[in-house]
Amino acid sequence: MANVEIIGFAPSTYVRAIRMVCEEKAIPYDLKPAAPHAPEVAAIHPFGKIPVMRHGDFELCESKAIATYLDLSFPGPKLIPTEPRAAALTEQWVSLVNTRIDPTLIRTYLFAYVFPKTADGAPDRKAIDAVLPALTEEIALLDRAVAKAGYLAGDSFTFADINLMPILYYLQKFPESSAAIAAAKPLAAYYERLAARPSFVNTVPPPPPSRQAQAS
Ligand SMILES: N[C@@H](CCC(=O)N[C@@H](CS)C(=O)NCC(=O)O)C(=O)O
Repeated sequence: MANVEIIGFAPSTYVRAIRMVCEEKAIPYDLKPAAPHAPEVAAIHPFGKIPVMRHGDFELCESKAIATYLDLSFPGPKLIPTEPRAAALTEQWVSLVNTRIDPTLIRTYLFAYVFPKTADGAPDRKAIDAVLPALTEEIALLDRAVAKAGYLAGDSFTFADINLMPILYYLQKFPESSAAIAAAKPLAAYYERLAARPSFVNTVPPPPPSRQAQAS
């Protein structure tokens, strides 16, 4: 069968998570760069979100569904446990991160730096300051979670960790979030340890285009 196609662009945290699944399980895949709402994305995702996936004649959207399909279809390490409690904890942490932590830390905090809605394109200080209490609370929550056994869902590496790592990668790059992670010792150690995995190293996104390049 043809290689798995991951459709979406590399800077997306959700696209990276699916690429990490492929890397962890040594699944041959082709990354087909596409922006949200591009025709090839909108043909598969009803709301135009990335990533979407094609494998032969099978098309799928939503990162957790794609991860489940890949984990069940290919050999290699299990990334979504089958033991009921570990499976449920993995699901729980993917849900907590995708429904609350990603909206706070990526869509609100990070986007206020990289896609500010300010007139001059400067970071949106008001939005950043407003989200800092939630940022602090959520970093503390993640810190307590990984302090227990070194992973988000129990004592082994799962898709819950894969789903979080691309978010932490971006948070290391901005002042308030990197300071909060540095002060959260178990979370900082968790990030360092997991960031050394080849699946993470091999999927580092390219730096965003500079403002000058964007303008030209
Ligand atoms: N629930 C989706 C979320 C994916 C998502 O939000 N992707 C972002 C890029 S990181 C996107 O496509 N945003 C465009 C939009 O929401 O319109 C999943 O898990 O795949």
